[in-house]
Amino acid sequence: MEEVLPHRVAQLLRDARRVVIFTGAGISAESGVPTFRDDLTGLWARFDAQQLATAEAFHADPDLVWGWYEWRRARVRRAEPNSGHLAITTIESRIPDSTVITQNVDDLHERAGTPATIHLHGSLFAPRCTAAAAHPATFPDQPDGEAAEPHEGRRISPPRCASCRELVRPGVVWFGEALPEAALTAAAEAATACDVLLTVGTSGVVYPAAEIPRIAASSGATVIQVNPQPTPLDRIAAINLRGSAAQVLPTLVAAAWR
Ligand code: BV8
Repeated sequence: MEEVLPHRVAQLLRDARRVVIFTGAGISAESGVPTFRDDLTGLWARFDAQQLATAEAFHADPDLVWGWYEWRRARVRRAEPNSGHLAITTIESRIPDSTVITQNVDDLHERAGTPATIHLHGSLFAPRCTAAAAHPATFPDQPDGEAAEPHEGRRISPPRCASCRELVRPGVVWFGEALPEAALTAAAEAATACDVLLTVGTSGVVYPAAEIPRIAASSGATVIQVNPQPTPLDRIAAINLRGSAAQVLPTLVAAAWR
């Protein structure tokens, strides 16, 4: 790492005019938020995330799926942004034309200081009515707060929509569902226009999000991957930095702007 990082990558970042930072679950791993690869635990141990993150699973057992998302929301609320999230805000301060695009449904980028994060797969904090996305929905107050949340999770009945009494659902994009058009368009435009794209902590297998680094590469940008493991993005990345987000990103920023 040392021999590659200080010179070429730091120079690339210093000279960049437009940067995209594309993140996945790996950037939140060191904040204690499990990745999608990690086996599910507790009540959900017998499922895989891709099964549960579907409209079918929600309609088949709304209490199980709503309970899963409330368990994940409680975990994220207990988590703090890590030095990887924070290093990204430094890049943004140094390169004004920076765009942060995430597949994550947590709010750690925002809490680190990146309010304009583009969420391709929605958010744990934007519940909505299953019948009409336009109907506002809120989380019911938890009488005895999060502390009551059993570690292994529990079934929780989703609230009902105040306008039409239909079920409220998590404001995330489930497998088989379309991504929010505005977010996808903004992400594709930023990827087309950037000169450097940093892809951090993603396995790059979920589409159409995984197209974003490929759009950047085919538009002439230099793609730099930060991931402790090899991924299908190795092939399109000009530079693969094998390490964790919370280690590599601060080192990269320090090397670029001493
Ligand atoms: C759709 C929200 C159609 C919910 C999520 C083309 C080819 C093949 C399949 C498809 C295709 N096009 C569409 C599909 C189907 C499907 C898909 O891609 N399937 C895959 C699995 C093959 N796509 C869809 O269903 C999409 N919708 O196509 O709709 C349509 C179109 C128009 C109109 C109607 C319908 C919707 C996909 C979005 C699903 N929702 N999340 C929720 O969170 O509950 S996806 C979810 O999984 C995440 O958001 C994320 O995108 C993905 C997980 O990936 P990663 O974030 O990369 O995380 P992962 O755990 O996999 O990997 C972590 C990585 O981090 C690893 O590489 C690891 O090494 C690394 N790491 C670990 N620790 C660290 C680290 N890195 C750095 N530092 C560390 N410390």
